[in-house]
Amino acid sequence: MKKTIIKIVTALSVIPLALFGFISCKPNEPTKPVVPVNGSILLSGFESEAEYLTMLFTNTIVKVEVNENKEYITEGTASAKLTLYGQYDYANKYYMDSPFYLLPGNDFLSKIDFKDVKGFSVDIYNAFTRPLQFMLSFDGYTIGYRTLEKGMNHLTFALDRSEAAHYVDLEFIKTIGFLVEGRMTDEEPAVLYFDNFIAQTDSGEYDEDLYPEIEVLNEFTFDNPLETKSFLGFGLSSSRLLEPRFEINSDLRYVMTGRKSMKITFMRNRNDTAIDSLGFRTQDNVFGNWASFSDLSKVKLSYDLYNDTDRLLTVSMRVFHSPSDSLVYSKNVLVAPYSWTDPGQTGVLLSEIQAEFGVDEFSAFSIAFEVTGLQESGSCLYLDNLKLTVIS
Ligand SMILES: [Ca+2]
Repeated sequence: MKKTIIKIVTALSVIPLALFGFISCKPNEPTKPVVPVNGSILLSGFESEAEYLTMLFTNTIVKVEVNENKEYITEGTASAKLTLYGQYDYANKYYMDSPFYLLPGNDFLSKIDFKDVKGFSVDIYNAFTRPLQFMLSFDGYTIGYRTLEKGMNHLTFALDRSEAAHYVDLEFIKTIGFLVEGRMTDEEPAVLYFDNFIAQTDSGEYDEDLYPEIEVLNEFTFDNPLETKSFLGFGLSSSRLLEPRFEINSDLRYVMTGRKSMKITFMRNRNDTAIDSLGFRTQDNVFGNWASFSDLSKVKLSYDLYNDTDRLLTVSMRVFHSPSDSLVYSKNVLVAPYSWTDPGQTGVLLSEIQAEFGVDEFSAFSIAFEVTGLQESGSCLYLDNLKLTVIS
């Protein structure tokens, strides 16, 4: 049996993936069938190191290996052996849950339109000493929870598309998330084998009426470099030269939507006592006229932010009402080290903003983000997918 260690990704690592060499390589040809077989599309056969490199393991500590022991294979000639170390919680009482992600739109997983998908199945062999809790999601939407019993688990998940379409763009799925319960500190790392991840389709026979119309009103996806010019520093600064800097990022580890995101770099102030201006904001009037919306309960403001530091950060999103330049809303979220914000926490309906502050007329706005917890000069965040969407 050939076991091939491909990499250990640590939560603290900012080393480019290219530095994690392979000890040996299997053939690199993508193996995905594009045409559904009996309505089934193989999303991942977990066959090779090259395929694993299209996945995202950076939010946990895990060893990923190609397994060729037939006992743990249900499709093709290999499965993925994951040894999940996890990362400590902040009090070092236990290890945190271990996530990893498939990123549709690559050579191995080309399917990004999931409107024809009515369910999923995946085989997971649990070689740990006890059952583990597991969750499948895409773009932050929970598809389902399951218990991984010891031994082989053939899991199936039904997808409620009419519900999911309220939260995700089914025509453009960006991430598929696998989340495994973390171990206790006195337990060995959990070993799991993943294989045969399949989407069940209805071959295009879906009802268009099932899907709410989702219209994107304003968005910053940063596929256009000029979008960085719409952002400014926020908060006191000791020098214009030390205000946050904005640049386009194309490293896909820090991209949630499309191919680009915006990197924000913070500096120490001139007294070297703290980080200079602690936030960033959109320029005035670039985020649309909210007064034109007839139903604010159907308009959602949301964003994704990656914390590329080793510290737990608090990010406060603030909405300003331009005529009076007054703050009308703020919402705090915690962002774990080297992690994305939880999509379930960053979204807010405009009706919630209106209810909290009783603003009747929205006319022009700035969205600001203040960050608490930054320490080092050169600390970076990545912003993606700041947008307003209408859900009908
Ligand atoms: Ca396989």
